[in-house]
Amino acid sequence: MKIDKNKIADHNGQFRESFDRDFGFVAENLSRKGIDVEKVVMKVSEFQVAVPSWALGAGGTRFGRFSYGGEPASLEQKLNDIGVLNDLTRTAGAVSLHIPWDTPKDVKAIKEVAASHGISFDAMNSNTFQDQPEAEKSYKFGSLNNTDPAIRDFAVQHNIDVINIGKELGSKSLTVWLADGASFPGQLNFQNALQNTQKSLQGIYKHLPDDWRIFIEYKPYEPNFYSTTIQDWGTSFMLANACGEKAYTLVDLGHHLPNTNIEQIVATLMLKGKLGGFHFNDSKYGDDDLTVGSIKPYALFLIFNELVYGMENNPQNPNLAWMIDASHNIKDPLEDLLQSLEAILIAYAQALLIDQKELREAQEQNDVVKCQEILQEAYRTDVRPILMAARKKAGAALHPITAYRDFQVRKSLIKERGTKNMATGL
Ligand code: LRH
Ligand code: MN
Repeated sequence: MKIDKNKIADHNGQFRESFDRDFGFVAENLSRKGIDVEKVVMKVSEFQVAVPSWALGAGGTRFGRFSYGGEPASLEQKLNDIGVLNDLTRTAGAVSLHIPWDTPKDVKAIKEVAASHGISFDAMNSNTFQDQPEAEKSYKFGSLNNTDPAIRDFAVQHNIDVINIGKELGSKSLTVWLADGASFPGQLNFQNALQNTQKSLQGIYKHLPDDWRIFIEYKPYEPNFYSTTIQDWGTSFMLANACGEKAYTLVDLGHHLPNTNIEQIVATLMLKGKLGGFHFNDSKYGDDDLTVGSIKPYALFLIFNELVYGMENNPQNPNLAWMIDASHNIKDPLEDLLQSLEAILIAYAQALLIDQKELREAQEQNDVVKCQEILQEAYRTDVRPILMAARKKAGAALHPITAYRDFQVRKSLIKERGTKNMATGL
C-alpha cells in the first residue's frame, strides 16, 4: 500500500489555514529570540528514525495477546507498513531487522520492496535469547556467556550469519542484546560470565566489516531476574572498549532502573565517544516498551538536550543510530509508531530551541534558576507547527494520525490480510 502524495496534499488542504497561523506564530516568536525557524525545520526534516521489524503487529505479555487484524504476515508486508509510516511522515526512512524473526527469504526482492518505499536497512539485530526449532544448541543458560564453549561458538556464529545477511542488504551495523544472566543467587560465576561474554564479543568483532559498527545493548533484568551479564551502561562501555573503535554502547530507554538519570549517561558516553544509538520507547515501571513520550516526555527532552549539546561539542562521537523499540499491546501498531515518531521529533525540536551558549554561561555562574528557566522556556514551546512544516516540505501529512484514519488504512489492511495473521516479533 502506497499513499499517493497528491492524496496527502489534498488532505492537508483542510489544515492550511490553521497551519499557516500556528507556524507564523511560532516563527515570529522564535525570530524575536534570534532563532531561525527554517534552520530548525531543516534539522527536523533530516531526522530519520528506524522502525523495528518486530513491532508491526500486536505485542503481548505472558498474560495475553490481543490480535489487531490486518497484521503483516511477511517481511514484504512489514516493509509496506513502514512505507505507510514513511509516506505519512517522511521520518521513517529505515527498518531495523531482527534475525531470525525477519530473515529475508529473497534478498534481491526485499531490497526492491524497501527501495520502492524509500526505506534503508539500519542496524541488524541478532537473537541468542530464544532457541530455534531443531537448534543443535540451547541458550537456556546463556549464549555468549555460557559455560559451554560450544554454545558460545554457536552464538558467535549466529551473529556472524546476521552480519552476512546485513551486508547483502546494505546495513552497516549490528545490535547485540543478550538475555544472558541468572535468576537465582549462586547460579552464575559473574567474573567467568563476563569474561566469556567479552571473548565472544571480540570473536564477533573480528568478523565486523571495516565500515560497520557493533552496538552493545545493556539491560538490568528480564528475562533473568537476579543478574544480567550486561546489566548497565558501564558494563556495555567496558565491553565496547575491550572490542575496539567500531564498538559502541546502545541506550534502550526502557533498560534502566527507576529514576536513573539517563541524560547523564548519554552525556558521559558522548564525551567518551562511545554512544552508538538509541532504542526509543517509554516506561513507568520496567521495560514496558510503551509509546515514546507517553509517560516521561520531560525526561526525553532532557536526553535530547544532552544529544544536541553532544552533537555540537563531541566530534569524537559518531553519528547516532536512531531506532524505536516498542511493543503494542492495546494500540494499533501503526498509530502507536506514528505517535512515537511525533514524540521523538517534538523532543528534538524543543532541544534545538535551547540557547546552549546562554545555558553554559548560567551554569558557569551557578545561576540555578536561570538554567531551569532556559530549559523550560524551550520545553514549553509548542513546536508541533515546526514538525508540520518539515512534513509539508517533504510531501507528508500535516496530521499523520488523522490522515491514517481518514484514509482508513487499517480497514484496507484487514480487507487485504484478514484478521488471523500474527506478525513475528514481540
Ligand atoms: C530487549 C530488547 C532488544 C531487542 C528486543 C526485541 O528487551 O530491547 O533490543 O532485541 O527488545
Ligand atoms: Mn531494545
